[in-house]
Amino acid sequence: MKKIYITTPIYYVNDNPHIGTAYTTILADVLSRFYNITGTQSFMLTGSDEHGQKVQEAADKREVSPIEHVDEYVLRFTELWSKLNIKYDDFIRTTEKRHQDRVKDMLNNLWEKGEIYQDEYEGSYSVSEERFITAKEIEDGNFKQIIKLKEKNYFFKMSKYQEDLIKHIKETPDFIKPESRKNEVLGFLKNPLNDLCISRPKSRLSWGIELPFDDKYVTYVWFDALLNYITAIGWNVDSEKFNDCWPADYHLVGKDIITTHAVYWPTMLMAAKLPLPKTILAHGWWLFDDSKMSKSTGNIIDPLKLIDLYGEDSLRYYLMRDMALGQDANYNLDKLIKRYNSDLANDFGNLVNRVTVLIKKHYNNMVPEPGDYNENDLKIIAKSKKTIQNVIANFNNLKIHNAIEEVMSLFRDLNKFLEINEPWKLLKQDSDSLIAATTLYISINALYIGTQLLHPVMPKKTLEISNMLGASEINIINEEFDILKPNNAIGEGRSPFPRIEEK
Ligand code: ME8
Repeated sequence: MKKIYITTPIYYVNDNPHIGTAYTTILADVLSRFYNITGTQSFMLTGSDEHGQKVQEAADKREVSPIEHVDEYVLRFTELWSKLNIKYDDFIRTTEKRHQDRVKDMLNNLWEKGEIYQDEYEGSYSVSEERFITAKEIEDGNFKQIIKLKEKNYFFKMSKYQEDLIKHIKETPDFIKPESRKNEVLGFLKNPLNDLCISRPKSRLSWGIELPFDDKYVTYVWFDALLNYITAIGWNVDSEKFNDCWPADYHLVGKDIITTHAVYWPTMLMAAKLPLPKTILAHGWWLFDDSKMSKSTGNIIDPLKLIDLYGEDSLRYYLMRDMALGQDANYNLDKLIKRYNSDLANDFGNLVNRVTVLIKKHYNNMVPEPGDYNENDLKIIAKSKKTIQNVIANFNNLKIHNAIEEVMSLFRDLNKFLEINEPWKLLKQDSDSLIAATTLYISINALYIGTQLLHPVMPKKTLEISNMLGASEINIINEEFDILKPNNAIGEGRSPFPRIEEK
């Protein structure tokens, strides 16, 4: 059965991962988990981009061989993913044989079909970007270390697909998201597309996959890297696995790499006669003091420190809540702490405490039996059901920050509902108060719904809270309200989100 196939970029292992890299990976994990709790199987892929000049330079700097360097650095990524509770289905390294062999298959395939040719090319080459650049790109001034280079190389006939690509982008509204990025790509395609230089002579760079038809060259790192999306799922060797995943539903990328994904990659697939991915989603940047957080600027935030201080779910929550997909966002520790205290400690945590403490104290740890519902009760039940619909709709539209806000709004309403009914007061006067029992029955069930809906964002905390509410697992979401039945035993647990002191 076709699975929802979600990918992240494969990151260069030339340096440590940071908040930006963590963001895309968390986003992929959140989407993948969302599909799982709504009953759809997903396949999430991430990995590491281990060839090319950037990695070679990082290894040279440390005076180790490239393979020693990548073997060591890849662990920094997998360890972080494990600390962030990322549940990927596969992790691909471009130095693995399964990847290298398939890249060679693809090169042979395109070479035999006449999609690749050799030519001598003289032009401007950006050393930092590792590719030939156009006069227009020089004019735009975004590239560093530009040199003149005359070299015999192999070229992929990318220009041949320009018109087909433009047509596809215009006819397929979901192909590039958001709209602003789509317009940027269409703007780029207004200029004639060059063929893509896909080789590097070994005399200049040896760290790469050797061309199967010319051993004096290695493959251009982007041509190698983009293919990870199909080599990892068994292209050319395991057609069942491949067909279960391909075409990809979401290629998640940062806006920095939209051209490689929305121009190079689809034209490569067209030449190989493979279907194109359904959606390339380019998110914005995490900025620090208004400039892009990046390895080269050095203004990076280390996620490990934040995880140690505040826990992985608080970080996942902040990153998902504070970036509207597609726009840039400024990272700020004070904002992270404020967000945690107001949403998690105050609204969510307080609600969990109120409900569980009262049920423990007055109902011997069991969900109380409700009486008849009044108008307010019905209103909050309706809101809970509507929240499920709205959250699913927001996830489907990739508005994760809005999905989270929907759940928080339910929690705030539930806190108000408790404050109006004051079950703590009623129970002091009459331990059999039907209003108190009904209020708590409704509250625990609505709270459980909200907890489940936040599971993709905070997998560990929501499972802990579900256990506190007496559910042993996260169920597949449906619109049923009464999941925690009367006399269901609630579990143990402490305040899930203790307040963090603000400076
Ligand atoms: O480009 N804000 O790898 P890379 C948000 N190997 N996201 C950010 C970010 C920021 N400040 N900084 C990085 C490569 N990212 C290639 C990809 S794919 C076939 C090859 C995230 O290590 C974002 O997803 O430079 C961005 O596109 C990616 O990391 C770049 O990672």
